[in-house]
Amino acid sequence: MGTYNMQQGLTMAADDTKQRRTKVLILEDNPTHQKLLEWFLAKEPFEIFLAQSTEEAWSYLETESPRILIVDWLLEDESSGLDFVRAIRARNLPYYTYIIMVTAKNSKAELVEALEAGADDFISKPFDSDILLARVHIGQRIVQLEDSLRQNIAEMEQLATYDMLTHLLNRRAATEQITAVLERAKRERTPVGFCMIDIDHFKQVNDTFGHLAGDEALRTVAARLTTSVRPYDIVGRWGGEEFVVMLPDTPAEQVAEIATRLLNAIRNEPIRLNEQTTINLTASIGALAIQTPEQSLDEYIALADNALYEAKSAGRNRVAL
Ligand code: GH3
Ligand code: MG
Ligand code: MG
Ligand code: MG
Ligand code: MG
Repeated sequence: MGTYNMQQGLTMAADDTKQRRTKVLILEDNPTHQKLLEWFLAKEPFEIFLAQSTEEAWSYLETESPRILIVDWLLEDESSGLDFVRAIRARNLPYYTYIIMVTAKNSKAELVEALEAGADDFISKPFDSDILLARVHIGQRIVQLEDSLRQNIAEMEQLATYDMLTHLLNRRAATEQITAVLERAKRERTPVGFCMIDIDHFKQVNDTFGHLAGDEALRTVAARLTTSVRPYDIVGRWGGEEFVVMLPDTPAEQVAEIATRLLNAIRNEPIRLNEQTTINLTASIGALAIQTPEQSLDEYIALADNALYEAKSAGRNRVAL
């Protein structure tokens, strides 16, 4: 059995490895048993929380999100450890809590009862520190699995929401957010603005400078659109060299002003394609100032498309409102 190094415990706490230490909550009403459990676990750098009552344990569960819980079966009354486990499983905590029940009980019926209540593991007292640690390690593997699944989901959500090239909202995510803004504007009867933006003669950029240079131009345009609007406006890549901008709570005069600002953001500064080359781009914008939203998003998109077509037909490099 290793010796608990108080100094090491303290330096670990000051270190940023603290973030990665598994949080273990011990709920045990007997102070001697509690100390013993803590001492067994002190062989490894866990972050340990000690509770003697279920109230104390709940407060740690809510504030610290311990990932592993070691819980005694017999607390203040015959069944409270088990009830506590059932209550945890009934609640929607932000993380899965891996639960090891420790108890002097050792019958088959009791083992089954604990597992069916929601415990992941069951250890009979008296137990060996190596066995306890090995079982806590099972919990750590489950915790790591959960963390890596969460990470994968977060990455998939990122990929499903943002366009890889420009990092703007992709068409699906932009549609979702724009729909939400439109629905709220309908309920609250507030004006909104909507712009469909298409870069002029963009095919020539690719044909002349290559696709990579074209990609770089699209990234720059996207960044300029984003910095030209307010944080709560929605900017998305609709496809190819087309972008959409939704302006919540925006009266008509402001829609015209912002659309012109977007136009200028693209055309007023040359765009750097690579070390050697900069070009000047223009865009055409179909803008809608929607005083009292009533129609569907599809209908507004069709109207914005028509306005965009007008801007193109009238000679490009302009806003049609
Ligand atoms: P117009 O003024 O009528 O809009 O002319 P245009 O050339 O911009 O329009 P067109 O629709 O003919 O061409 C759009 C071009 O945008 C063609 C396509 O290769 C290019 N494009 C679309 N997506 C990307 C992309 O992700 N990267 C690059 N480099 N080019 C793209
Ligand atoms: Mg007890
Ligand atoms: Mg186009
Ligand atoms: Mg175009
Ligand atoms: Mg076109």
